[in-house]
Amino acid sequence: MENNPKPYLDTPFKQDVYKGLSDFPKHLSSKYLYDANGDKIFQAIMNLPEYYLTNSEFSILQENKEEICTLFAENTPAFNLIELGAGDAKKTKILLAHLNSINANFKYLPIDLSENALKQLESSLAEDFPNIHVAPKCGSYIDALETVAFSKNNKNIILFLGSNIGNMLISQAISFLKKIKRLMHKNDILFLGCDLKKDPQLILNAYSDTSGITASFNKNILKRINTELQGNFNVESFMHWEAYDPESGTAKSYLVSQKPQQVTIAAINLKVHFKAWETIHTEISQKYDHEMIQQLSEEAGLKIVSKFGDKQDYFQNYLLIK
Ligand code: AVJ
Repeated sequence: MENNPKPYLDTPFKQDVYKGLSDFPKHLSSKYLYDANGDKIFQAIMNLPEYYLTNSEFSILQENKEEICTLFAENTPAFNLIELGAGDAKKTKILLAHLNSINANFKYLPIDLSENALKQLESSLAEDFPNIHVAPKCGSYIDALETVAFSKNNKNIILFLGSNIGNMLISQAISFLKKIKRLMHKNDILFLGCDLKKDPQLILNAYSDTSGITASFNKNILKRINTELQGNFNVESFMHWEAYDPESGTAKSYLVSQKPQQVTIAAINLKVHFKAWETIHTEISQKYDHEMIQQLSEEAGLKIVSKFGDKQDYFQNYLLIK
């Protein structure tokens, strides 16, 4: 091993912040938006009138729960229901309730980056579904998936809902799906939620709501750097900016420095200079159409077995196998 020239970069968060803010153009990973405060703001986003995604997927699951749960539970005595980025599992609870009502034999394994979100989820599940066996796992998707016992005897169902896959570039999504495919056994299922291309104005509004909640979500990453890495970002001097490209289907979030300024981040020994109107790219929210999803799954070596959409054609859930 080479000597680490910067021994103070001793966590992935520190390394990523150092790298992203030293780069040009500057960027920070959206996975760092979710601390306890970010989790709370994201829950508020899911209740925004502009953020159609949650309601669309909610209605898809509500209207198709019988068929979906039958597909999950068929041809196996028992199954593992593994969820990537479970959050508060608001939508998953529709499926959990239905699986319960048909006496399905399964274990629920929620995976999330946020320890805080998992703790809250565990106690809310204990209250709502005391008989369901829950085994939460904290970590990033693939790391956690690899440590979750993928049963060979029983089916494994992997839930990846809420357009969480949209946080990846298409090329990243393909290699991610390939990794999942490698972990899947013959009978296993990937149940994927994708946000669809639609009126660009609706998409733009979903990520730049009038009440400013999405802006505070985005700025939370700067607050987090301030508290966790002894930074001195003046959060008010950055504005949230959203751009949606209807051709590629990529929505991008930025924080824009409204004036020239210097920021010090003591824990990582970094001074960052911002020119007026310089950007930090913080998140992508990729939108798909049916052909793009078809292509994505083909390239990953997965087959679409069923799909479920809403009346407005805003969102689509896909059932994939190896
Ligand atoms: C949790 C990744 C699905 O991109 O729609 C919502 C996150 N960011 N508003 C999304 C988010 C700003 C969200 N995902």
